[in-house]
Amino acid sequence: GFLAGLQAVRAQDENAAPVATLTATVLFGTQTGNSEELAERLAGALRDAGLGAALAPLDDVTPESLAAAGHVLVVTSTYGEGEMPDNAELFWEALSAETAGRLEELRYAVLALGDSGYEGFCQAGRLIDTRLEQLGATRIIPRVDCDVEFDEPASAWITDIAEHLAAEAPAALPGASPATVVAPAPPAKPRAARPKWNRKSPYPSRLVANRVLSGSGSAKEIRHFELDLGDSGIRYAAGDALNVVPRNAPALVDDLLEALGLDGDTPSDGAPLRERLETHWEISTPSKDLMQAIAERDPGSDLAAVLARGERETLDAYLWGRDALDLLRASPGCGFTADELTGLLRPLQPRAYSISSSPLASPDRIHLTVAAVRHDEGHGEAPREHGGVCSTFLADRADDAPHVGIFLQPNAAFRVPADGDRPVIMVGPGTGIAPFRAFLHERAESGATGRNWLFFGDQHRASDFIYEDELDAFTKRGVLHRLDLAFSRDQAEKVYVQTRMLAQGAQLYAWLQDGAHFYVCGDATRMAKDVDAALRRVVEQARGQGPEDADEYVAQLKRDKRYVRDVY
Ligand code: 2AM
Repeated sequence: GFLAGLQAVRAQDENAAPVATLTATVLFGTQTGNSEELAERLAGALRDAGLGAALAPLDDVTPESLAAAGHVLVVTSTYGEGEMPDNAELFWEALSAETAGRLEELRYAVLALGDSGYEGFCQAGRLIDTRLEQLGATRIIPRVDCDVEFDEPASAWITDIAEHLAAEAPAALPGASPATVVAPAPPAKPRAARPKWNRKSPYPSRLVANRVLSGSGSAKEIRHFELDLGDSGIRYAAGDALNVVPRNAPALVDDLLEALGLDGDTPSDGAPLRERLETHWEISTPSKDLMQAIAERDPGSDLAAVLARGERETLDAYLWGRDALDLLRASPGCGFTADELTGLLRPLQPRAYSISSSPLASPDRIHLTVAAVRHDEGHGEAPREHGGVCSTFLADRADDAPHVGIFLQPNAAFRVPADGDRPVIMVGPGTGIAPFRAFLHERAESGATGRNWLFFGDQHRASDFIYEDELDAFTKRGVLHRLDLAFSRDQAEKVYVQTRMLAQGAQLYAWLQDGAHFYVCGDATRMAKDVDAALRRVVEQARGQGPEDADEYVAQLKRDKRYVRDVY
């Protein structure tokens, strides 16, 4: 496995001249690819410093193998509310076990990625950092916790750790001239080119299709969007996600200015405040800093009372259906100046959506399948529409925008099987169908002969069966072999995708035994957890060897990269 690979890297380094005097193992835990990209950059920086670097996902190593690794550098994101990313789960299970062995010889450092808007900020990195210390390993430099704007702190940490390791590496081998020792080792694999279009410089695309998929009477407004790739040179793969740079609604900006009595023409960072609020700052979801500042200036407010209780659930309940404007209107007279306001806001972030097209069927346009989030809320005043920043931007304003900034977010783990003969099982209710529409097009166009099974569902068949005609056509063409539908509110009893999985357990297990890959996309907090539990039940019932045996079977699916998820 990995350790053999690691040894191979070392052997290669030892035989090669010049010699890398220290080889660090760079491990990443990633959900969306950011940590992996940083890990690659880190490995590159180490090699540039004349050191060796071996790169792998956390799940490819066991804690025991770490003891032999000498120097380990971990780059990990956190997923959901403080959970390990999917490709770090097995590693964490083993590392956190009471039986985990001591790691006295190990030297390590951790770079953590997270989003301070969530509970459990950088929790995965914190846990690994603390646990390694508990097991006796020595921390080389302090952990750095990066927020969504991770580029600068991450780069600084990479420079820092590369300098520390370079200083630690034996100064010279006997008989070798210093010049030889510090010469860079040959990279183990070519470094991935930095994508041309990225967060700092998104491609100015145009929205060329925008239609509602859900029917009248639906509780949701699910839309199909197409973005033109023009001369961008963007090459995507089925399973990738696309980042879209949103703009805030001008009407919301005006309301905010009015609530604070601010003039939109006030200069702010070289542009009128109005424009900066539209394009640069997160003005819907209130930041922690903003809430704190409002509570300080208006200690008698409901918000101040809720914050004083210090309970996450109470705060969440209070914030439900309230945006920053509601909080400011409830505390008139906060009197923030333009500078004070922008100092309290977080930068507006691009939103990532799973791509619903395949480049084989649609090379020049990326399709997205997105629910436009909107609801009217009054809080004692006239109801005002509250909505998702980017989904309503795409639905309402992007058609007229001169351009829509986009950049790719590759998801190398979420791919159709390389072997087209493999069967595929896909679980994607609601907009979770997006990557599976891409997979079906991909498998159809590439002539893959493996069977395809889709579990789809939503509230009502009449209004929510999106892409029904396409799925019918796939069935008729012999591309879609099984379609199991779960419309939860068309009968008295709730029926969910996992209900259908359990009903088809024997078949599902037979597909897995035939080598099927199992994919899940959609809601992480409830659906993906329940689907995971259902998968374990199915395996347990089919094998009849108890829950531990089923857990091990599922763990092996994960190790084999045959159980992968794109959940949010
Ligand atoms: P419900 O809203 O009727 O409960 C897409 O949102 C679909 O996912 C809906 O049909 C919704 O059903 C369903 N859903 C809600 N909770 C779920 C869960 N825990 N597991 C799977 N599906 C769920």
